[in-house]
Amino acid sequence: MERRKFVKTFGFAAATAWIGPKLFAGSKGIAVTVNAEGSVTPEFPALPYAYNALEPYIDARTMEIHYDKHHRAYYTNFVNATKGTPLEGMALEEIFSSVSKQSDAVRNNGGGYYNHLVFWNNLAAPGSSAPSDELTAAINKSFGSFDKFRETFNTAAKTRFGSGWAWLYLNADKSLAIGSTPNQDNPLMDVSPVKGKPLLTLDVWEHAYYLKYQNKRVDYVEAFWNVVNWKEVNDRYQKALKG
Ligand code: MN3
Repeated sequence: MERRKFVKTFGFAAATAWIGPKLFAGSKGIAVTVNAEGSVTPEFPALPYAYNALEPYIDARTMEIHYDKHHRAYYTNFVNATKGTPLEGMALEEIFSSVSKQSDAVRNNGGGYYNHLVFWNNLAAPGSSAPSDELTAAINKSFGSFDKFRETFNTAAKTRFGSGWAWLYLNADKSLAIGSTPNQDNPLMDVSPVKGKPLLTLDVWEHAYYLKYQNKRVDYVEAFWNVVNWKEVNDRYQKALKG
């Protein structure tokens, strides 16, 4: 059964159970760690929650269009742009590291495919997780305080002109940093103004918030903090430290 119909028929709890064990086998970041960063065949995984799981902060209709139309288009266009080329089967991280040599189609759709995978996994039901002690300590060390960290991230998200993404990422020296990228670029790309391993991201394209927030990106950015999946950020942080 198609997932959307399933959700409509059986509701959120049943849908969660259905996509739970199988999809999450190994890691919640399965799509990113196995498929996007390391595997040979890009996949378009199911959302790790129902469309309405992030309400009231991100509405179900926005999630449905964002995932099923926008993200799916980036995925499809990326597969088509790489099919039959030396990039087919190459890990995204490797493609991104020399993306300046690739076509705009590869850069934009590869970025759009990857960035949304990170974003979906960065989100979770309101109040369902908290930063680990270790991540909190690292945040305090790099930004002075948790409030200052949030303020810096919010500024990056609010001041990104036009479409793009805000990022918390790990520098090569293992310190934390915040920045933003235009369009579908990300910190793994050689063309990016900020470079490192992505830990947390926020999509600030208008398609991510316009239905609910219209032009008020500031309100959307503030609401985002209610649905951050800190467990996923913690996991990405631990993995990035080792990598
Ligand atoms: Mn988007």
